[in-house]
Amino acid sequence: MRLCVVGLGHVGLPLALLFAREHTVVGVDVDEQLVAALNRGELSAEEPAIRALFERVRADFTARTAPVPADAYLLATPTPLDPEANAADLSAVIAATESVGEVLSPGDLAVLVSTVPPGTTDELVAPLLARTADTDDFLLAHCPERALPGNTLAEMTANSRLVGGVDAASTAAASDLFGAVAEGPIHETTARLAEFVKLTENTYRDVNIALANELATVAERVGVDGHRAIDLANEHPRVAVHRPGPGVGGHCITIDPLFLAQSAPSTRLISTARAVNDGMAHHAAGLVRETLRDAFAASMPVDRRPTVTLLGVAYKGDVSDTRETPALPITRLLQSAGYEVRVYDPHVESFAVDPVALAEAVTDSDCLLLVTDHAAFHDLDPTEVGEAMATRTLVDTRNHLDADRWREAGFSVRVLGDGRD
Ligand code: SAJ
Repeated sequence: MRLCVVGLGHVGLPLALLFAREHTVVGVDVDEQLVAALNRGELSAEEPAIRALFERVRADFTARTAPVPADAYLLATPTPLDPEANAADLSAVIAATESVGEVLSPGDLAVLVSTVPPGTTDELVAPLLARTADTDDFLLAHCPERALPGNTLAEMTANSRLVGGVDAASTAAASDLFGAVAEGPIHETTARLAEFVKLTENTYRDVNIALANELATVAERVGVDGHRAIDLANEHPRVAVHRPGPGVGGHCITIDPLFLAQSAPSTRLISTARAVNDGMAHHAAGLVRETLRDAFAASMPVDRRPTVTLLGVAYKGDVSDTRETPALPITRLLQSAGYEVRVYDPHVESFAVDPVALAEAVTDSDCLLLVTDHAAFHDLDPTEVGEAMATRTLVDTRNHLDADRWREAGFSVRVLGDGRD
């Protein structure tokens, strides 16, 4: 079977490689440099498992800048948020659909993988495909991807899958197709329900994290350790509160809830959760301000611009992705409050403030602000880092470091969500 995967991003490329174990796959992307690099055998994916799979299936995978005739087409182009409309920007899905329509033959299967607002497959993709291909004789389904960045291939294979066709024959055909790569259960449903479920999952996570963030703010006010409180509450068999932090980043959880809300503008909880999570950047910057005010009041006045060193700018631990990272608004807030900002992130090469080596980042700095929970930060030596700094303060927005160890090294430590003195 020949398969054409349109959109070779964080989802499309690993999915194309998984299918290349079973079928001949043509990967399509508008990025000519990416296509040329893939055809030269170069792939810059961060996850070792994706690089290993690429080596394994190279003989059955080629990249192109436009679709070629195939038996089945997967559409995995990005769906960003249109900030003016506060709604999904479907232009790349439209372009992908039209490009597939131009080569589609009667009886072919098309599967929309991109995350979209409910109704998109039925109301936008189906008629557009029919118009471009000049036929109604095709199978069409939505099969959203739900793998966790950082563990993409394992989750793409093991997680349960939703396969929702525009009709029963489409559901059956898409279910057969994914059966070749899926080891988890396949749930057959409608396109509209599959769209809704995918958005529900990320909305659940965003709202739950917003609750954790509000609990953290209250815990700081009432003088308890919010992290311990959440651990203890989670001992209850029907409670599972997520973790507070500096805000929610990444390309999915920050956007997908708004694709649900756009369908019913009267809803309030979803947009409130977004606002709570976005507000955590202000909260983190406020903790830095308070910590430095206390530290400087206890010593001599400082007649220079205080320096804050961000530990981590990736949107979450152990990835290099900085899309929608809370580190960006935090950086801007600190800069506009007059601080010099430096960045240390062993995973990230470029950012609004370019990351530098650890020694350069901490020398004469006044505050460490941990934004990302990279595992490597556990290896930092508090004494060595403290000796290089001008003022020993640490604000940990993730409760990631061992606060006692840093206090023993002379640091004044604030942990977001911990209200104890
Ligand atoms: N975060 C918290 N507290 C938590 C958990 C996460 O503040 O308790 C923050 C993270 O630091 C990060 C953000 O939330 O900034 C999102 O991280 P994440 O690991 O929760 O999710 P993503 O965006 O990397 O991946 C999500 C996943 N969705 C769910 O777990 C429901 C993944 O399975 C989806 O495939 C992916 O979105 C997607 O593509 O939609």
